[in-house]
Order: sequence, then structure tokens, then C-alpha cells
Amino acid sequence: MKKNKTVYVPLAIDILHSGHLNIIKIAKKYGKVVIGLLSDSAVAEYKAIPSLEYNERYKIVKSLKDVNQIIKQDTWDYSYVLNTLKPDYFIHGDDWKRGIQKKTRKKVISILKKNKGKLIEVPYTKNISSSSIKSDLITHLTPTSRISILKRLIENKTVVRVLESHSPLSGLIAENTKIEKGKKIQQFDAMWSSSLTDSSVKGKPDNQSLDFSSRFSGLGDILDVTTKPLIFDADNGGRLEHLPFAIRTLERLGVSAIMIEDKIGLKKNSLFADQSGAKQDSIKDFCQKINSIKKNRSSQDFLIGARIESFILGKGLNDALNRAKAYSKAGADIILIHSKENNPKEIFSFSKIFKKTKYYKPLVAVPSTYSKTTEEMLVKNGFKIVIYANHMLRAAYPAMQNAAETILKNKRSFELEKKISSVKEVINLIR
Ligand code: SPV
Ligand code: MG
Repeated sequence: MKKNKTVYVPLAIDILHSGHLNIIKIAKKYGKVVIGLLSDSAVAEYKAIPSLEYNERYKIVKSLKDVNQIIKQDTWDYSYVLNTLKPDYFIHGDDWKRGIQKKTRKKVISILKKNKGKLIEVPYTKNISSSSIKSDLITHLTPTSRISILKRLIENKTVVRVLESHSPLSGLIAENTKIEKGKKIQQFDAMWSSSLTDSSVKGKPDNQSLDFSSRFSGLGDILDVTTKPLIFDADNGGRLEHLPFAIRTLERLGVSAIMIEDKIGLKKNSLFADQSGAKQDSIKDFCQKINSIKKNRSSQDFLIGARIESFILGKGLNDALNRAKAYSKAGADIILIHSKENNPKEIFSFSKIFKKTKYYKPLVAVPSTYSKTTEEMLVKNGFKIVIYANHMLRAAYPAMQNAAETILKNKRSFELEKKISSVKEVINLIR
């Protein structure tokens, strides 16, 4: 080790593996090793949130004998640290020459040049990365470790993006679909178990005729093959006396949040134009349900979602705000303000006021009818969680319908072949 030289090594170190040790060993040869340990939110902006929280990762890295110092790297932009620490060497895996980090690399090279620092690129250790270890870990993910992920995502991400999953296969789409946009990888953070699509898949209306037991067994199948957190749409939560049992099952399965809506009587889907006969619960009774969940959950990380139906039932802004305040006080962790308008005006009028109150809790939007509204606009207006509540089913249904009609029309399947997955693709769909 050259005593008077400093080597900066930015790393996420979600799961410490030999690839990291290799980089640190090389770094040590050049001088004093300073690790730029990426914060949870920095990692979460680009890929899945680390399994271990920053403080845990900090302790692990600190115990490594070749590490001299750790600096918290709150962003993937290294300019600040490069200009203040002025390291003699900057070490990075050579995998950043391609893909989303290409631009960051260019910037690092130019700052290093200015400060007379040198870039050392270490060949990427093949077949080992935190992401690949993580995907193998799916079989080891315990329900308790999954429960907490949603809370951490809410704390660390600008927007938590949730996709409806009505089957293990649609759950796998939420799990694996990624696109690269700008410098970031865009993906879904969590799944929504929708009463509407669960009921539709079973050929039943969305009026609670599909009972919790059947829905829970479907949930188990989804959670068996995925790792992302799931929010359960529990309609109005059912009877107060039965709630503790539902909560126990949901936690045991590894569900991260329950969403209950403040409607009573025969349930009607909120997107129906005709809401006659649908009644809103009293604030007092609904708060009792929130209280019961609060009392009966075993993990504080299992979140309580309160869904306000005031706009759906034509009750207006003041009613919605009163309820939000009461539900928040009773212990709701997240608040869904629902709307079936084709624009976000009413939910934005709500968020504008609610976000300034001391009762503020992370807000959830379900932009099914106001689908022109972008995530960016929702975030700007105080929303944190965006649920695409029914889109996997709505995509699958017309595709299946069209396949059936095409076969009927042609009395063979040949005309359909180009429009559907090949058998080979289906066989290879599942690892
Ligand atoms: C669901 O997806 O079942 C919901 C949302 O509860 S909505 O259909 O808009 O009521
Ligand atoms: Mg529902």
C-alpha cells in the first residue's frame, strides 16, 4: 500500500461477495481505501432496494480489514466527492463502460483529469453480482423480510410504482419487467392484489362474493414465485370481528400492506357510475377497523392503508379531508384518495391541503380513469404510491378473446401464430 495515496471505490454492497473483495484487494495495492457506500435511496433510484439497510451494510464494510474509511454516497453523481476528497485513484468495475452508467463514467474521467487522479477499471467478476445472488435468493425470502420492503421503498423512493397481479404469471411480469430510460432502469416496485381482477378471473362480480379464503390461497401462489412486496385490496376489511384473523394470514403470507375502504353494505366497485345503494362507513366505525389492525399486526412494518371514498360517493373535499385526518390519527400508515373523474383535479385539491397538515401520511393514487396523469404530476402534487390497479387483466382479456375469435373464423390456429407467444417461448418462460 502506498501510504500517502487515496483510492476511492464506490460500491452498493447489497450482498457482500467475492467480486467486491477482489476490487477492495486491488484498491489496497494503490493506497488508503475509501469506500463510497451508496445510500438506500441512491440504489433504489436505479435498481431494487438493497436487502440490507444502509446501517447494516455500513457495519459489514467497516469490519473489512482493507477498508480505511467509508463515505456515504447519496447520489450516483461522484462529482462532489471527487472534487472534495480529490482521490489519487478511482476504482470501478469495467461493466460501467456499457449501459446506464456510461455518462457517469465520462464525467468521472473528466474530473479525475482535472485533479490529476487516475481511473482504474477492474474486469467485472463473471457470474457473480448482488443482483444474480438476489434472484437466487427468491427461494429463501422469508415472509418477514418481504413485509418490510414496502415501508423502506416508501421511505427511499420518489415514487413507488405498483402493478396489479391477479396470478403468479402476472406477478412475474411485475417482478421481471424492466426498461432502460435515460440513466435509470424503470421497473415496478410492488404488486396490487385487486378485488376487481381477482373476482373477474374467477368469473365473479366485484361484490365480495369471492371470499377472503379463496383470495388468500391465490396470494400464496403469487408470493411463492416473486420477491416484490404486495398490497392487498381488502374491500372494506370485512367484519370487525374477523379482521384479526385476516391480518394474521396476510402477515404469515408475507403481504406488506392491507388497504381497506370506508364503504359498507353490499359492495359495489368504485368505478361503476351508479353508486346508488353504496354507503360510506361512519368515521368512528372505520377508525375502529384501523385500530383493530394496529392492535393485531405483529410487525410494525405491515402497513395499514385507509382508502377514502368521499369523491366516489359525491361527498366532496371537506368530507375527504375530515376523514383523512381521523384515519391518520387512528393509525393509518398510507392514505388512498380515490376518484373516478377523468382528470386529477379533485385528488389534487385534496393533496394540496392534506400534505400541509400535521396528519399527512404518504398518499396513494389509482389513476384508472384519469390515466393521462403522469407519475411525475402525481409526485409533484404530493403522491408517493401509484397503483395501476387492473391493467394486467385488461391487457390479457382482449388478447385471449381475439385468439378465440381468430380460431373460430379460420377454423385453424395458423392465422394466430404470429400474434401469440410460441410454444418454445412459453416453455422457456419459467426458469
Ligand atoms: C380494485 O382494483 O379492485 C380496486 C380499485 O378496488 S377500483 O377498481 O378502482 O375500485
Ligand atoms: Mg377493489
